[in-house]
Amino acid sequence: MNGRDLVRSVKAVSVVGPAQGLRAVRASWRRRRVDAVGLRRRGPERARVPGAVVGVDPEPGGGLVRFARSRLRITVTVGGAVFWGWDGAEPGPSYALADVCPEVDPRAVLEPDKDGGWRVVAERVTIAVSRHGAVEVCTPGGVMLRRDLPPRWWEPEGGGEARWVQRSEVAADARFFGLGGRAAGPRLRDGSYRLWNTDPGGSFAPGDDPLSITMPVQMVVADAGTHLMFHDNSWDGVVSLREGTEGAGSGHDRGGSCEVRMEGGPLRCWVVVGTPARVLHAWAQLTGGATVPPSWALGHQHARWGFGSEKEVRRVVTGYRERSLPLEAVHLDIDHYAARQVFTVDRERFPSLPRLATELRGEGVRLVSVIDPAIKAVHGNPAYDGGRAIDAFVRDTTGKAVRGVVWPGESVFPDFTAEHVRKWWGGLYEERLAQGFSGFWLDMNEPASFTAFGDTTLPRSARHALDGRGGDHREAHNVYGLCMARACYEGMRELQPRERPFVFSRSGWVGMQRYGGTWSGDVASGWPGLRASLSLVVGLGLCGVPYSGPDVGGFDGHPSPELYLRWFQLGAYLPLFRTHSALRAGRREPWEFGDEVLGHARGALEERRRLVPYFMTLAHLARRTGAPYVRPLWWAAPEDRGLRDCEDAFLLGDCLLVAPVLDPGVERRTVRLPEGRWYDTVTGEVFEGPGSVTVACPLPRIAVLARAGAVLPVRGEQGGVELEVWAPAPGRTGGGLVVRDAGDGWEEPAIERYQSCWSEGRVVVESSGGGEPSCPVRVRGL
Ligand code: NBV
Repeated sequence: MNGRDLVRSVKAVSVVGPAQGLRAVRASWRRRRVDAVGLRRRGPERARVPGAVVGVDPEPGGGLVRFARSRLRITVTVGGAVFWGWDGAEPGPSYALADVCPEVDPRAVLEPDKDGGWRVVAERVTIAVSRHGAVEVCTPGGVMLRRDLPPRWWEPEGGGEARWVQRSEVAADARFFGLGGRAAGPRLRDGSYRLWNTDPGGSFAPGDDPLSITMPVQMVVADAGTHLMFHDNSWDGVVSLREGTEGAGSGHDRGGSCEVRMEGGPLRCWVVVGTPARVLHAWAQLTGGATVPPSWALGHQHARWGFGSEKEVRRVVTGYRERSLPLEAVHLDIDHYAARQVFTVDRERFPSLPRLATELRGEGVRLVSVIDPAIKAVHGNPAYDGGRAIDAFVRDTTGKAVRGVVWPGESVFPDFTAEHVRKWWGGLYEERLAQGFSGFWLDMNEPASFTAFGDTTLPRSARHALDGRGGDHREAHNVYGLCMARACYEGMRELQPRERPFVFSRSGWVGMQRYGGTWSGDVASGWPGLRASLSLVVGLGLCGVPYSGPDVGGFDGHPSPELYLRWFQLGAYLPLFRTHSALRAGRREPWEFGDEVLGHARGALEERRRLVPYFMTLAHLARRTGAPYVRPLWWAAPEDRGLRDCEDAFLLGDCLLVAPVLDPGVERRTVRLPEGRWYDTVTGEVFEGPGSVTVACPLPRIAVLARAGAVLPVRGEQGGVELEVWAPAPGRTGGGLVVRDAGDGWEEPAIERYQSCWSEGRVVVESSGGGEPSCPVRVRGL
């Protein structure tokens, strides 16, 4: 047991209690034994590199380059994404891709390059392969964005999975983002980032890594261009990043570097080059559009681990109502389960959930249920008996169901990588719907299993179906949460075909946006936790998962009123706006922090409600274009190095720039502005970008700036949609998109386009087809 394990086991015992703690110790030994039997020892290994080119086979969209000891297939697809795979790796099967056979772009051809190398020239990118297997990604103008050195494999002599490493070089000015949800971002500084979804246990702060969603997806932004690199491999691995340094014109630049080291699985990747917007568009085409939440899930939601009774739920909802605070949903945690068993209800403390749900629904409040994957291994538990009957649970190499310890005690784990298991699990939601729940919050699906030492998850040798291919947990681990989210999403689509499922999942992997969103997990209540919350949302958005948000106030502990308020104010501008806290943590209701905080929290809540039509528009645009709601400031100007380094502000769609307060005692702060004119949305003060400006952020509000010319939909006082228009700078024009949504359902709304301009001393707004907008218009910034 190492130091980290020891800290974790002490933490685990303090969180789960002594009885569970003891079980966890036993489970750790059991886990170790299972792997001792089930995992082959690696033994001596042989290293291999591709060697020299021996020939090529052109194919539509690229071709095959044959080396002495490997072969490389390069294929350009119509969306602009380029695939390459070594050693015979193909795009499919893949858990990441929406469609494993994206259409090939026949215009791209393999042709000889200098020095005996080969290249594939596509519309937006050129891929050059050297004689020894280095792969360069260049812009159409020939500027290199990335150079992958020839990869290296280590193959066990007795056969088995080859480990591999891929080193790459990038420009000295390049910055790395992404890799899933990272607390210490969004700019990923020098360090090693593990690719293994992990429940941090207790709570986490910026120093904790990895967390519940890791992804081998790098977004790399440099002067010469932006590219996204995805290594389609779900195995355990480590990405080591080193930013370059510039010699201030002395010619002594040191380029940046990246090393991806994987414990097994294919060496295959996808690269997309272009502006950030184009890159994410192609990424969404490749990995699937994000679900559009029902409109209620874009409003404020309140959760707590430990409401403990229907009475308490009513008390909280009444508290919101009596103070006229907007509330759209209440989330019930594991304390509403009977003995913490999923798909059950504690009838003593929640005697009539359906009645409660109907009552709350009458007040416009939905109920959301937490769902844990672990099932108590006891006969008589319907989920256990039902799962056994269809052979649903993960087994070890001897054929025994793998047992772990989670909230209900000794538990087994559905194998969501099997289609029949997903189908069965999806059907279990019938019980949840009968209880009156409208949405689902998937927890503990890294999957987490309490251990006193070693990994807090299933044995690495545990067997999984992997949708017919068969494999072990080393490959299935990172896609477990993704497949669980899929089971829930597909189940809901069957059970309630007319409604858009609302699913958000703690763990997941590339492509999880096809099934829902996520949240930050157990972020620690402190100023560093507040900063980490923003990092996670921005980083995940750049990996294609646009809907997420933190536990406002932090998961554990008691935030100070100031911290709570600043968190609340940030949360109001993030896609998932949810207050939540742990069992023994302090309350998170806005009125628990004094009248002053309540007044300012009300302001944030009302502003969020006013912005729901804008959030809805952003949700639709995210699905269609891949652009996340929350974007880093460099989104529209990636060549601006100052913006690339700015981590404490973000763009909310095209129209707003949000500069939250992330430190105590701050009432004014600097913001690095992208080009153009910006208005303080409260005072109307005008700022000109690019450059740094000082903005006011007194306790009642954080700074939110609107782009001159912006047209955005907001909720008018009577509840209908209004257009808010910010006066364009003199002589300039502006505009915006609006997607009006029925609130739920599958009808495809049209995208309305509006333009704003000055005409005869007035700001005029027209819809793109010409003519006046069909809803009220309010011009601001005059
Ligand atoms: O279900 C209890 C909690 C939940 O409140 C939280 O949001 C999850 O991230 N859950 C983790 C399990 C316990 C964590 C200590």
